[in-house]
Amino acid sequence: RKSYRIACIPGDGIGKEVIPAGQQVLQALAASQDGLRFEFQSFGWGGDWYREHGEMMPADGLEALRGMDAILFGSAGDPDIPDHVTLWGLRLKICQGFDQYANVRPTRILPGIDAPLKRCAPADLDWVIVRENSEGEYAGVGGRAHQGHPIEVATDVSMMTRAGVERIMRYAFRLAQARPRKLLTVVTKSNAQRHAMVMWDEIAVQVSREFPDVKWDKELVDACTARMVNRPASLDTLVATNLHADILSDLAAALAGSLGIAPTGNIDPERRYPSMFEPIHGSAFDIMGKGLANPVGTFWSCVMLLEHLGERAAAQRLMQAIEAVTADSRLHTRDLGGRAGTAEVTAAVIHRLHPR
Ligand code: NAD
Ligand code: K
Ligand code: MN
Repeated sequence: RKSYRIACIPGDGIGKEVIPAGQQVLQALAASQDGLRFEFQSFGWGGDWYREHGEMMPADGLEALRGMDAILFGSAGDPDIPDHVTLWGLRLKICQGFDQYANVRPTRILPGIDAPLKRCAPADLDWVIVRENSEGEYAGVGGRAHQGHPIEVATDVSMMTRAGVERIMRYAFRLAQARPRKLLTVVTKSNAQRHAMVMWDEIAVQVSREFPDVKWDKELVDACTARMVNRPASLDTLVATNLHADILSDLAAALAGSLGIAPTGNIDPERRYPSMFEPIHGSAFDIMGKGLANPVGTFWSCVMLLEHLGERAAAQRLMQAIEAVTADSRLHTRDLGGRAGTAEVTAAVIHRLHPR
């Protein structure tokens, strides 16, 4: 009887509200299914840890996570600490430390959700954005010189490697191939970024030859935003750089109803290290500590976590419970125009998993 070891890192802001909710839901799932067990270990890293220790997580933090089957993450971001300190000190440290190079971001309009596009039926918007998660604009290459002086220079170099682009491109083609429409859009900006993005385009052509059954096209990132709004059904799987996909996926989440719903997995496809699952949203300073956060993004991330562990039946059961809850507008949180709180939505999902 297998017991999965899950690390929980709530982090900051509403992460502290949605991650315990996710843990309760996974616990309820295990209680209602023979042979499924979780051992949770929580880590109190983030802004509070920083105030006490001067760093977002301990130096040997990755060692503590290494033996885990998966990581459930909330958010890094504290109103009193610069965002680049919190992001680089926790989330990026784990993503890059464990080479979780594929960031997978599914978006669908769930039942009962009033999405903002008037001419878009729910079936028209069913996307997976694959975000390069290890280099590009977030490679950490750059610096500042002559700080504060008129001659100051500051750079963030978008660094891409052939190996890094090949592996994410291959991952995206494989994912597109596994989906019914076998359709991939390679997002680019090679008109302006004439070195790294031109290599990106060349590698797309090269990798596409390994996947003759995948239909694919290329779209400039700016045009892609308009296409997401105007022709959502023309898209299925997308692959984009670290920054481009970061931006496109917040747009995708909003088009599907709310940032509070969207899930993601930071995946090491080679399974050398634990992968990390999190809602795509951040700390949400405006609503933190009030019990108003939508936990659906975290629950859907738990579905991705279960799929990654190979627990397909449990994943399906949880997704059905989530959809039954979103279908009921009385169980919508404020971001969806409703009045329910985090606790109510969580209880409703648990009730559907384990009616007692
Ligand atoms: P955000 O996602 O925290 O919030 C944007 C807006 O969406 C806010 O109005 C917020 O109330 C709303 N929102 C987000 N999630 C919600 C939910 N579950 N339920 C209801 N409403 C929700 O983005 P931001 O304001 O740009 O960033 C705040 C902080 O979070 C910053 O420090 C930022 O760096 C950090 N951040 C961290 C991550 C991460 O750890 N992966 C991701 C994004 C932002
Ligand atoms: K997050
Ligand atoms: Mn983001």
